Amino acid sequence: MKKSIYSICGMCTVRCPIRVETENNRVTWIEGNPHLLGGALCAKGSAASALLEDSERPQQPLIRVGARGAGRWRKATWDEALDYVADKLATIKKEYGPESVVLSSRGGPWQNMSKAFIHAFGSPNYTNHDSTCGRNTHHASLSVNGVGRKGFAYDIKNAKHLVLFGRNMFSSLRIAENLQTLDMLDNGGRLTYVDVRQTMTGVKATRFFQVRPGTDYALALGVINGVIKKGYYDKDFIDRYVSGFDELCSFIEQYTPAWAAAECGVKEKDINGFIEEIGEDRPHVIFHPGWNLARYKDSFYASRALHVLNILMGNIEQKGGLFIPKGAGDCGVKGIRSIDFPKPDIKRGDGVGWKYTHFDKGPGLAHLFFANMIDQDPYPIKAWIAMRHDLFSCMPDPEKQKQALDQCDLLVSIDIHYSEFGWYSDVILPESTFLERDTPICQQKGLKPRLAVRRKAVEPRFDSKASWEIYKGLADRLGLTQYFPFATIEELWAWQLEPTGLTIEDFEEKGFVELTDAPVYYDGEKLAGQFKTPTGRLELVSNKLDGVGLESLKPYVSAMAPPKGMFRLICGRSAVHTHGHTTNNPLLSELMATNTLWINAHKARRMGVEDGDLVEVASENRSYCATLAAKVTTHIHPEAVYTVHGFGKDIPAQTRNFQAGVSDQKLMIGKLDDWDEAGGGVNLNETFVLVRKSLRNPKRRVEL
Ligand SMILES: Nc1nc2c(c(=O)[nH]1)N[C@H]1C(S)=C(S)[C@@H](COP(=O)(O)OP(=O)(O)OC[C@H]3O[C@@H](n4cnc5c(=O)[nH]c(N)nc54)[C@H](O)[C@@H]3O)O[C@H]1N2
Ligand SMILES: Nc1nc2c(c(=O)[nH]1)N[C@H]1C(S)=C(S)[C@@H](COP(=O)(O)OP(=O)(O)OC[C@H]3O[C@@H](n4cnc5c(=O)[nH]c(N)nc54)[C@H](O)[C@@H]3O)O[C@H]1N2
Ligand code: SF4
Ligand SMILES: [Mo]
Repeated sequence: MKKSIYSICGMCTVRCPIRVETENNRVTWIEGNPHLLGGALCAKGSAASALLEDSERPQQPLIRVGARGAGRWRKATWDEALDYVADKLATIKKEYGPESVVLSSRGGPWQNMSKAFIHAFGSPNYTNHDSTCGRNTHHASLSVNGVGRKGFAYDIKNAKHLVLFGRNMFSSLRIAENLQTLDMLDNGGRLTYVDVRQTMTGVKATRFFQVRPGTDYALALGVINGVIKKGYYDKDFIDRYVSGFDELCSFIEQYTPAWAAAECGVKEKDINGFIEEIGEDRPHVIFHPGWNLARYKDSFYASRALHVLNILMGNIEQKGGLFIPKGAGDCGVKGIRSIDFPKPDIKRGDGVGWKYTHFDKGPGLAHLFFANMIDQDPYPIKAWIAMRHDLFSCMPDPEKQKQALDQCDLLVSIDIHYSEFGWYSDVILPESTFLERDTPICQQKGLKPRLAVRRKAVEPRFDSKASWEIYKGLADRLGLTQYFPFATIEELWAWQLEPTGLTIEDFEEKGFVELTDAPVYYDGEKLAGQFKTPTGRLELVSNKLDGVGLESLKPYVSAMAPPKGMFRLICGRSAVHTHGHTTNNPLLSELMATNTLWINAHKARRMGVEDGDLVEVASENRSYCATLAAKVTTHIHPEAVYTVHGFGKDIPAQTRNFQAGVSDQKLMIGKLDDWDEAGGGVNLNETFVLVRKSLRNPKRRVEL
């Protein structure tokens, strides 16, 4: 029988809306939801059918029988595995208190259930991946705007100029954003791209700055200087809504475009040309802070500088600018209910909220649990449940992580694959893939907010379960049933929708329900009260930062040059892979089976390395080394080498990506403790590596 189902892609966490066709319980076609994406989908989304059929994923619950990481498992029924986990959790709770259990998950629209579970269990220690992703940007936004990085969205389609600092959007995809950017370019908009190497985004840009690694803050300061000197800012907006402008003006005095050009290794005339362009295009200019702004020790300040530039452009709630995402209340309708449980009033184990008071308490900072685990300070951590989170490919230095995790009595992986963490854990609870499961309904905020739901397209191939069933199964065993008061997903949907007057059938026509017909903008003249800072104004100087001894306007410190004979390690994405979890996908591994090491052509020549030669790349202390092919190119700064994240996996059950290429996080020795106390992010890009030509290169034949 043929079926057509609207759902939400799960091949990465962008969660694009999709339409899936099935025949006799097999997927025959996947496309972007035609009502929202005109059918567009990326290669990863299309490869979801290969994920479904992949037998190199866990097929039933597994309980470890050998040593951690030895790969010896006992197959278990769901009842056995859930009983096992629940019993262990109950014992740990009794002996060490509920706070000794950490649960990490991927955040996003369905995080409530993970949070509710761990909070109802009694622990405040919910965390996620973000300290290696967007935390610097998030905290930078919080300090200036009073809202985090999701507190603004971007009206790219209507912009005249989009400025991207290390936001390689045509490889690190979000389909809706990509389509909007292409529309903007078609409408004559400009795209400025800043990176240490040329990329898919750079080649589409109207202006490209190839900067020295770690100098974005300098470039942003130089641009702020030019914008202020030329008067290309919105004076009225600043008078009304902004504080700290005079301090900014005196601080910026020394950071001229000429200075920035020298620091970043770009031409002064190009910076001045860019300043003229944004002067013309404002307020329809967007400085997109992306996620990471790359991950350097001053990324928090670089990101703050981009938020400042947005403010100078006066682009908030302007067409083609930044807007505050709207929800049900803004459309005059009632929102959905979500499973929720208040956070227990206990100190977090990562120190966020009491030791580090300027950070968002929400998910805390995952990397800070490790040192505390070893020191048992403020209390022992005895269990870690990782739900859609691979600690070892997410955070640096897996060997160091293992030493800390060995203090735990229970490690649980709720995953669709064997993740590197899962392979080391005690129990694997296999979740059904996104094509095989339903999810709760979620609200997607925006100019036209909507409700959306992921629907099961086919029955599970293996003995797996949806996460709502897994949490419910654990909750029932731990005496927490009252907080998960539903037996089926239909009951949960009905409970969620009750205040809205909608039913699940309302989602069938398009896969979502829009809460408004027309985009909702706030009146740009009446924004007072919208900014959640302590003063209610956008704060260029923050008393909160001052209060914890951090400067708001931090003098620039030049990025460190690599030690002699070494390179700075830069990592990023490929358009055909999602982090570490698609590199074993039968189709995607064919498209890209391994990563390579980008190396600057002049440097390579001096090392006798030609394009395609094997090179060895080793961590600073030489404890980890991998051999892979060099991609020799002039399109990367000579101080850096670059590789795609997600390879160098060591899981024998996954044969397609086993030991293929290099693992960037295994090269990041000691980086678990190298993080930005202002922004909270791990300084992934402050890693230096050794590179040499491999002795394993085949001998070249002499051309006769
Ligand atoms: N295909 C695909 N798409 C994805 C993902 C995926 O795994 N695969 N993941 C999603 C996620 S979780 C995220 S966070 C986003 C990430 O989206 P992006 O942040 O756009 O992605 P990255 O590839 O990490 O981009 C980092 C870029 O920063 C550059 N860079 C390094 N150092 C510097 C520097 O000093 N200055 C500047 N200006 N640039 C520098 C790198 O060369 C690289 O091109 O992508 C999302 N989209
Ligand atoms: N060295 C280095 N470290 C990095 C980065 C880097 O570029 N270099 N990038 C950083 C960034 S931006 C991010 S966002 C993080 C990402 O770090 P993670 O969030 O840990 O990475 P992912 O690979 O996206 O997914 C984690 C796990 O989710 C599983 N999974 C996928 N789909 C499902 C599902 O439907 N259900 C369940 N239960 N599990 C699922 C995958 O199999 C995988 O094991 O890594 C960060 N760490
Ligand atoms: S970007 Fe690609 S993989 Fe990610 S959700 Fe969208 S279609 Fe799926
Ligand atoms: Mo990310």
